[in-house]
Amino acid sequence: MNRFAPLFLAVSLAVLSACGQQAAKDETSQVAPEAKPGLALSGGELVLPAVKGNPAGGYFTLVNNGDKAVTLAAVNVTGTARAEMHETTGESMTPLATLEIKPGETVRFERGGKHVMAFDLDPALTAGGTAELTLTFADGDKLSAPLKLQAPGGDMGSMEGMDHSVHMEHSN
Ligand SMILES: [Cu+2]
Repeated sequence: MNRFAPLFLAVSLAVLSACGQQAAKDETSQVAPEAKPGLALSGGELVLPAVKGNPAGGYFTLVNNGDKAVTLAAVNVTGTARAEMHETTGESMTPLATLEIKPGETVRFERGGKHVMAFDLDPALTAGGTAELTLTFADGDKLSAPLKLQAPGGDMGSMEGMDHSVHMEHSN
């Protein structure tokens, strides 16, 4: 058992440093805003969790004004370690791996429906500030837009908090 301990430690350190590099790289790659032709994103907001350590909910409206369908493949939010697309149906939440948006289609990310969930928030994210959302499409194109940071609050805020804790259990 003892002779495996150094190997285990080395592997753990390698994983830790890989995560650190990843986070640093994400930050620099999101400095320049990018825009995918034909797509318009508006009303971006990120609702901070009522309970520290819980994920935040990202909401916005995305319109495809182009003449081709696009496929949303990944989301990133500055100041968070990881973001996912989810869809709430009834009482459960399903991760969305991809989302197709047809020409002329408007997709709303909103409370109780499709939403972005962002995990491991930087404490520097506070209400009144701004985070940057970057959407990555299946063809590699990106679209960046600001998310207004909102304080949790109201009935919707606490409902969202409940949804998030359910998700955290099944994701771990
Ligand atoms: Cu969710």
